Amino acid sequence: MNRTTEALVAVPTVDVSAVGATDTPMQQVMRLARRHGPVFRRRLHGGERLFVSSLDLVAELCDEERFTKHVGPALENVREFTADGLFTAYNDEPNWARAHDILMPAFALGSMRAYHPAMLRVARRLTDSWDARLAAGSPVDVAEDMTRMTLDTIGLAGFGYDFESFARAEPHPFVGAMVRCLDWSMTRLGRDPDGDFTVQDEAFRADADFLAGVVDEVIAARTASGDTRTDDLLGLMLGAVHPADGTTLTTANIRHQVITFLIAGHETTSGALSFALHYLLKNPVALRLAQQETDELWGGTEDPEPTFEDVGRLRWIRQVLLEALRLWPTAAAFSREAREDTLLGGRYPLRAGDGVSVLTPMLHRDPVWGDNPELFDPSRFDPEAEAARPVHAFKPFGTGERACIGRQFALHEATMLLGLIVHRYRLIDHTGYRLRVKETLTLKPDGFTLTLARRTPARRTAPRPVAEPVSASAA
Ligand code: FDE
Repeated sequence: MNRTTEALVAVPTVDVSAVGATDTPMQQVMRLARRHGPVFRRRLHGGERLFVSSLDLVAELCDEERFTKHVGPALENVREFTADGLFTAYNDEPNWARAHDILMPAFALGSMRAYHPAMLRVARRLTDSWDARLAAGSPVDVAEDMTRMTLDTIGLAGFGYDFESFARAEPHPFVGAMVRCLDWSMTRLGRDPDGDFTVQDEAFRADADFLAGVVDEVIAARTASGDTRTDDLLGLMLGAVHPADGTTLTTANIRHQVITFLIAGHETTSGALSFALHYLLKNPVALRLAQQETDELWGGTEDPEPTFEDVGRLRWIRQVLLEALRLWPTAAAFSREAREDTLLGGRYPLRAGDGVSVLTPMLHRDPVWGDNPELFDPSRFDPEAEAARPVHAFKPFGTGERACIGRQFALHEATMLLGLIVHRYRLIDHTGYRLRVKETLTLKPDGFTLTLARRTPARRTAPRPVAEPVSASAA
């Protein structure tokens, strides 16, 4: 059979312009993928986009020789407030490579060691706040507190700046402005071309200006302190020269990088932690194993002092996080483009530069994940299971050169916090919560609250020597 001639007919095209605006566009495309299969073209107000979610085709798109990152329409909108910051820079913008090379050392394993104390300090703020809730008998809003925790963490660890989110009744205004900016970027995609959006655009501009103002404050605080350290993100941005050509980042670019890191560094991690806690709540066996793992490390200690190495030993908890990111990758799509005209899968013609969206949540439900992809099962990330699976089956951090630079940062922070939480509390599902996923470009469980009870040392299993079975490999 001549495979190229069947090419165009093989791609179903779905016109969703008629469906109207949705506040859950990702879940809408997930439904389309379930209906039309792993390759389809979606038409929205005259624009067209190819969506791909099968392992074989995604693996091809991850081939860096043939494909590269595409800054698609959603990121084009985000560029309105992050410009050529790392996440939204075009591949060939000089500031991408410059900032990437300068900032890479801040994300090497050794740097995680330097961030560990700040991460622990902020994790404590969360458990202190949850202790107070518990004493008052009131529920905790999981996503909101996770967001407090992750914002304070990236602020302190990356920039030496304290957002003091737990001292505020309402989240720091940075969060509201950021969420509205992301939401604007998302809903702008589905706009009716005939509509008038002046009001929305003006509100967006005000929020974007507010974000820039906060960032200027973060930078000014450091400059005023006379602190010239270069062992955190801000220090590198302000002080480091490019290892090869000796250039530095410009003031305008530093602003965009700081906004980028404050956003990328907390929004997705907060969602991942919230989903993980949701799944632990609903899966008592996984929770039991998680508690056992922390008990083996910290025994009956009321207030454990996790070391950097301890976090590497929380293997099951890390698997819980990865499995939560499989089901709900909080940065739910990424885009690729062909470097040259090509056929994807030998049959779908692509022109150089045309964007293709990888639908990560559906890739993560590909048949390679077995018969029950909806089932939450952290043992999918047992080392043997991982070794047996094709590498491109799991892409919550994107791929290639433009993959997530903050991956280890996010996993270290999140694993430690989740460990401290399951060690300390029983989780009580006081509302019989049923998962609803909220979308503001990233994903979060909507309206998820818990009540808590303290675990008591008597419930805990005796500490075991830590060498086995939790021997630490690279964190
Ligand atoms: C990146 C990223 C990505 C890719 C995108 C594309 O491709 O377009 C993804 C998918 C991601 N990321 C995801 C995620 C998840 C989580 C949890 C995270 N993430 C986290 C984090 C943290 C931090 C700090 C970060 N993160 C950051 C970042 C950056 C900067 C970027 C860009 C890179 C380049 O160079 O491009 C990213 N991240 Fe992420």
